[in-house]
Amino acid sequence: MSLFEDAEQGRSRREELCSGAVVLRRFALSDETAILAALDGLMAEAPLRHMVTPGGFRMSVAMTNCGSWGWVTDNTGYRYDAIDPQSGKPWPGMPDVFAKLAQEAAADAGFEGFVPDACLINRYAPGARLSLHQDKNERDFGAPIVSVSLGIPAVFLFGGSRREEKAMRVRLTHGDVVVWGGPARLRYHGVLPLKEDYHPLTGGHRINLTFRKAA
Ligand code: MD3
Ligand code: FE
Repeated sequence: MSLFEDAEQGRSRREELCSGAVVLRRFALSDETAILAALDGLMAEAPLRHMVTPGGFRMSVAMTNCGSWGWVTDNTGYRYDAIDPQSGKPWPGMPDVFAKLAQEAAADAGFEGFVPDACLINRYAPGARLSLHQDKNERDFGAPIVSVSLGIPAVFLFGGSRREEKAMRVRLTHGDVVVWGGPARLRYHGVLPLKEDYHPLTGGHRINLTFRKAA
């Protein structure tokens, strides 16, 4: 029997980072093909774009959304919007495979009945990063956020409730799902600049989906 039996069998494995934050290693692997096919369709409707922060900086991460609400930033600030400002149309609907995966992961981590109404899609090319921030544009911090990592690996920074607190580093790889709720929900977090790598399904990119209850 191997020490890496779970990995070899493609089974999920749970790691608790702290109270409220659970990594479900490889949880999304069995849905990888369906997820990537759905992404192709919705990115044709709502293309990835580099948004601008209220401070005037172009984000290195390319983003789009699906679901009833989409997270956007521009020179006026951050917000959830039902309309894609680039197309003037509602965001693409949330694919069933997305909603089901997010709900099952949340339930696995102890958050029964999570129904996301927003999914932010982040695409990282080598060098792209996300500086330390809190997610606080959502109305109800009682709902968790579920994140799904696909493609090449990233080093995720998981800080405290104050920006100055030392951040823990967590490597997230293809298929990993993380549920952030309860006391972890408002902690600072970010992503270190992505290193060049290759994944057969995403090429030189990392894609991260974050499922939220925005309204
Ligand atoms: C911890 N995305 O889109 S996902 C974001 O990998 C974002 O693209 C990162 O941070 C990414 O806002 C990290 C993990 C994550 C998402 C939300 C959190 C961790 C979180 C909310 C609270 C605490
Ligand atoms: Fe975030």
